[in-house]
Amino acid sequence: MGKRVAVVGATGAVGCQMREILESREFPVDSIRFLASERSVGQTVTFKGKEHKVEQLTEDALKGLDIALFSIPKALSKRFSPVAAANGCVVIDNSNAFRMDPDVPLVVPEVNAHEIARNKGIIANPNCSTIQMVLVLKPIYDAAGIKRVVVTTLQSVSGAGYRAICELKDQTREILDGKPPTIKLFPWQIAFNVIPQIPQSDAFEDGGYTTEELKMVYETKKIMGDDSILVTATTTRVPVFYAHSESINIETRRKLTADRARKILAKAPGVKLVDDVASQKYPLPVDAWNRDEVFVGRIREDNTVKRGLNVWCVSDNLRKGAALNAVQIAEYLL
Ligand code: 3JN
Repeated sequence: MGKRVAVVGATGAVGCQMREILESREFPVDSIRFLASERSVGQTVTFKGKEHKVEQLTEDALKGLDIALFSIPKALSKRFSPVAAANGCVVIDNSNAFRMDPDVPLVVPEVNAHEIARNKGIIANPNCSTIQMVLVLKPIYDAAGIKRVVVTTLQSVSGAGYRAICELKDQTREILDGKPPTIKLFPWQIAFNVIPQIPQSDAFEDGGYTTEELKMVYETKKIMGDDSILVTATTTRVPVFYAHSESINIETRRKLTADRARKILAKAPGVKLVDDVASQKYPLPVDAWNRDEVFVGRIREDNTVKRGLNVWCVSDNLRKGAALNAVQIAEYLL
């Protein structure tokens, strides 16, 4: 039996990936609807060779559904997710609206799929930077425990949506043509630059952290089910179109050699080890684009502490970082 499915936010960068992944993974669908804001109504999208009209997201449109994949702004999700859930639908929400709600499971299936069963109609999809990091942390945690994590991200512009992708393209062209770059979405020129502020729209929090950095701290503790794991993050935007990269320093509780970490990560679900420095093989955003795995490499022991590892990790932020993780959660609901 197929499910009655909706993709909400269907015309966005993540919504399009959700549609593509539902189709390519042959998710059993009885009926499917594509909802979006008024702006996108009238557009058509193709699913399994058939054209579908994009419908307006309203409370009425959320009736008669089994599963809804939401990728809409937090304020809209806060309003519409409980409506869908009250109608008997399970919402998998990609926004930050419910992630830290103790009644809402925050799930990366390879790490804490067991949490899915306790949902009350809403399951939260974590932040993209958190998802790829916990896929690497979990097998290391199981083998040696984790005391502290220091992470720096290098995030692609697609994490900020279609308009950000266009801004990087346009600015690159303008600068190469000798013109001043047009700045719209990001606070500074993003072409040929690195901006240590994500998201670009939020004010800095107390202590000088960005909300993206704090998401990585609190979401990691919740997904790993261990509040004692210390996490500190610096998140940056780089002029890359697709796939986020992360430099992760992990202080373990017990000694884990780089060799052993490599063996463990080579077998970890959802992870692909690319770590052969002799032949200059390590994860790269251009190789991770449009792929499902979280790529890890450059694994080495931290030579400043007794029990520490440095890891480089790259993943397609729109796929495992968002749409694929949501579809994998939906597959568990089957
Ligand atoms: O910029 C990125 O690379 C990731 C962006 C995440 C993001 C941006 C705006 C709002 C989120 C998120 O998923 O955490 C949200 C949000 O839902 O709060």
